[in-house]
Amino acid sequence: MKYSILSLLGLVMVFTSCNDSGKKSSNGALASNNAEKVYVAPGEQDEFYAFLSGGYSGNLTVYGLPSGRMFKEIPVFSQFPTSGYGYSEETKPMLNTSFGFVPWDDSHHPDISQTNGELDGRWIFINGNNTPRIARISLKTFETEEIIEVPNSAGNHSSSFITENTEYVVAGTRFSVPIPQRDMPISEYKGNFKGALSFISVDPEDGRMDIKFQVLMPGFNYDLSHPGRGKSHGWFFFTTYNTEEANSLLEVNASQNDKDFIAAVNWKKIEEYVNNGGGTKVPVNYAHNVYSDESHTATSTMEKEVLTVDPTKIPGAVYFLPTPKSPHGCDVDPTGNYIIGNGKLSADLTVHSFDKMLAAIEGKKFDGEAYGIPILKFEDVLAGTVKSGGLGPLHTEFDGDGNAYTTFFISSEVVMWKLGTWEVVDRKPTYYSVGHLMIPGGNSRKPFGKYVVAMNKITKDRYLPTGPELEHSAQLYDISGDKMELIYDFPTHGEPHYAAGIPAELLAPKSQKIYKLTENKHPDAVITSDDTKVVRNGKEVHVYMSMIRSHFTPDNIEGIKVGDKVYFHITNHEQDFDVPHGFAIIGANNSELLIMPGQTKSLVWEPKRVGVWPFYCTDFCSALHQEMQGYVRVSPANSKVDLSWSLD
Ligand code: K7E
Ligand code: CUA
Repeated sequence: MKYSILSLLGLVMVFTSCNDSGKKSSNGALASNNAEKVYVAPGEQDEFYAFLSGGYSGNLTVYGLPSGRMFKEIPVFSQFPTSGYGYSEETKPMLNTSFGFVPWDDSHHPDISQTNGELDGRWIFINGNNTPRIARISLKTFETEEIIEVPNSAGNHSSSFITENTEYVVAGTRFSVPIPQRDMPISEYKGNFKGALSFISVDPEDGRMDIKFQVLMPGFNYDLSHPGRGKSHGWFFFTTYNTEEANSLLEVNASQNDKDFIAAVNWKKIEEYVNNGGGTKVPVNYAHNVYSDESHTATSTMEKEVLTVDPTKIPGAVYFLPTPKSPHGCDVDPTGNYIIGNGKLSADLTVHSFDKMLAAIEGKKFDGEAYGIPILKFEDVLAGTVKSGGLGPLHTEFDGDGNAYTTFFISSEVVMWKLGTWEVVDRKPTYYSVGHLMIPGGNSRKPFGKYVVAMNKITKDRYLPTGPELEHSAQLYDISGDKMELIYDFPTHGEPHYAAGIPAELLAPKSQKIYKLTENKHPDAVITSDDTKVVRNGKEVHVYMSMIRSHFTPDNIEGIKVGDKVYFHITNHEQDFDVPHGFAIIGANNSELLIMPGQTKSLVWEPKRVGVWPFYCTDFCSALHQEMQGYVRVSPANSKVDLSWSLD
């Protein structure tokens, strides 16, 4: 067994290195009709939005398809100087956690909210892996509105996937850990560590998240997950690896079992159990951060309790489906009947049948149990095997026409196959080592099967070299015909893992243009320039400032002293679309602020030296943008200069 794993690893190296030759030739990927397919003429717009996770950037990037043009980077888990997110006083609380201020994370899986199993385009959710968190982003403002920390979790990877009416966003732990966390020998992992699967409810009106319950599972690694849909709505499926419960050298020790499991979780049953008072409240400590676009301010609340559930106490709550070769992706087809286990150490894909699973449960045909959770018989739940001929399957998406598309990391290709007959229909190379792929709506009952985007881990020679570090590559395939056709290459930002796409017509018309100044509820907003002022409170000075093309009110401030802590609260008085102003001041230990029309943001500045120090607008806002500037006079700490402010 160990030998075969090693030989597979050898194959990884052969495949990834030999892939890097022979694509210099202009191989017709940009034949003229393909160029037309991706060409969005000046002034025209793309057909789809694509939201690509940023991986280790901690953010989410927004692209147009088919053009591959990047429109925006939405800051989520990382400080972002481009907008001042995580630097302004209003947004710092978004990055608060039980570990303090954590201005970075590793974001993998975005998922768009759904109604009746179809994309509704209200919110997009994404996971932070490292310090377990789930974020909710408004698809009206494209701003991160909420971040909830997930306690009892570690490596929040099988996340953040949405049930078909956005009842829950689900967050599963990749690493099992002691629950509650405690000081114990690592060697006692087996049988003692637990894996928490968190079901976070989403308020249907305002999207607010709340951890409804956590299912405490055996100490496996819960790698990926997807919701049931249609007939399997009410269930959630998680791939596991390391059912060996190894705690060291997992590359060998977690590959001993020929089959790990897909855990089928009947969340409706568990929901009923907790609604009837089941479960145990345990003390925890986690941050729940909410941003309001009325007050333009985030608040962070520390929560102290979470409801945990022991699945063995609820008959019928969880079953294990044996699945070969350390499955990675866990994907459910649009009908909800097929659950695909992408066994990454294999050439084959295992497809389970939901109908067969129910029949096997009904017939109580179990093959033993693991920690009290019944194991179904592999043959009883198997719908079919896709003999792919590829190596290292990772993830599968669906086009809604009965076809599935699976990425193969090791053999660097996307394989198209038919649901039900399991025959391979087509295969196309990727450049190189593809991870996830995305079809707009591919994780819903209604995919929009026109394009598939492959997100590749390795770029090598696809673009002009940029030193040792390259942005990752993505490839766009046209899947509107019988076969896949590679039509475009584009670089991405950070490391996109998964992505979510949606027709532009579902989002563009409701995209917010400005914030109404009259509705600004920020406590430090100045709604008219007459209200601007500077107030001293001991060593704290608050500057209530407004901005409009092309000046600040006030733009001359005196009476500030070394050792003061100066808060600039600045309101943008513009009410036109796309007229933000920026604010920056010399020596500030943070970034600029970018303030949208009608919005108020605050920046802290601690002047360290006597002098007259300029501030200015950082966003080129008019022909007189360079005139949009001002001065702050800073006097010695013991100075008697009176506080004063003025404009002309
Ligand atoms: Cu396969 Cu984090 Cu979804 Cu990366 S994961 S590829
Ligand atoms: Cu305001 Cu430039």
